[in-house]
Amino acid sequence: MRLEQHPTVVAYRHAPKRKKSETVSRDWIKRLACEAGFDDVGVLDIHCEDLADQKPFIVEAFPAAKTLVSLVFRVNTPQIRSTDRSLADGEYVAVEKQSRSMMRTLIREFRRHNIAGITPSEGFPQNMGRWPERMFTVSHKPAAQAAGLGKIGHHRLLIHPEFGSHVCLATLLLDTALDAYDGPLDYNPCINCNLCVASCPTGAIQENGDFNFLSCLAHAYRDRIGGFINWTEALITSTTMEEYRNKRNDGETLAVWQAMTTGGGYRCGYCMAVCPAGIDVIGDYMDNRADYMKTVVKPLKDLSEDVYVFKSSEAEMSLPKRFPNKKAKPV
Ligand code: B12
Ligand code: SF4
Ligand code: SF4
Repeated sequence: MRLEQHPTVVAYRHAPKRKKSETVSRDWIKRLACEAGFDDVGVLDIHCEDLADQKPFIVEAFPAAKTLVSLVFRVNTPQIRSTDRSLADGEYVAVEKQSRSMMRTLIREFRRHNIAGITPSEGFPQNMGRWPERMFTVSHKPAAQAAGLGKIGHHRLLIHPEFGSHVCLATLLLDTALDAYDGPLDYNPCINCNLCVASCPTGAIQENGDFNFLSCLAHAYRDRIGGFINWTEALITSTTMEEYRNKRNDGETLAVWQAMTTGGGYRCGYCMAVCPAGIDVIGDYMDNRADYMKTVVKPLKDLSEDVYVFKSSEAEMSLPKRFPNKKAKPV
């Protein structure tokens, strides 16, 4: 059969030609995103100056990218604050899953309008082959910041003006330009209360504004990317179960199993939990600070748990004094 006679080619020749719009409406995109379930949306031109450092990564992943749609999705605050940390862990997993599904709904809708897009991951999967260099496609925080959805606070999370730090982020890339774009917020919702500094068990968030991402990674992600290589090392270098158990107790082994099977394994996130910034969140802090400390901050600070810290680090030395109920586990 000649190509011109193939049913697919015949159908294509007879189908009405789909015209691609030069630009589409920002308001329409935002309405669709809110209808899909996101709590806030901002849009950015790929040439926006604030994206310059990550543009090569974005264009490499999706050469047709013209627009970034930055998406905010609220987390359930009481759950993030619970001392039953499996609840916070489950919340992060659920939010990522739901946001991915909502993004896919949007992509399906855009496709009906001849707009192509991609959904870079909220967290994982990442390009592991690039370890230890940057492995993520889009850095959602700077994108959301440039799109006016908040500012990065002292703890390095994005603080939304209304919902505060209690949000997760995602970004859609579209191959179509919009008729208008958003710009940054003109103030930072962070109120410089330093509760994130006081609650961070690893000392990753420092008073002077420095952030030690490796200290955070080693503890908060111990059962995931932060401790996985160490876990395989413990397996390989042990010749008996007893030897292995000297390196990892059964609870720690099961935590790795749980992270691998559920996709979770977030051990911390106290910086998000205690942050009182944001119009919807600040009331409890402003109305009765002592009660806020007692009900939100103290339970997490007092929680008895293992904290993974680098050997001989300042965090290891200061942990017993700062958090008497927590036990330093040097890594
Ligand atoms: C890498 C990463 C981390 C790293 C580094 C944190 C960081 N500050 O960047 C670690 C593992 C420590 C981490 C921890 C957490 N993260 Co995180 N993380 C990311 C990720 C994948 C990229 C962050 C980023 O863009 N950084 C770039 C710039 C803006 O950040 P920066 O602080 O100036 O620079 C740091 C990074 O560049 C990092 N870095 C540089 N090179 C490398 C290489 C490697 C291998 C790694 C791991 C990091 C790294 O070190 C720099 C110094 O801090 C995003 C998802 C995404 N694709 O955007 C989620 C994200 C930022 N994380 C998020 C969350 C919720 C968390 C945790 C609360 C998780 C938890 N449950 O424990 C903690 C909070 C820690 C904190 N206070 O920031 C949310 C933030 C939501 C918000 N409101 O802002 C995001 C956006 C995920 C999401 N989809 O919602 N995270
Ligand atoms: S806890 Fe306080 S200092 Fe830390 S980011 Fe939130 S508002 Fe800013
Ligand atoms: S997730 Fe925990 S260890 Fe990491 S910065 Fe926040 S409070 Fe500190």
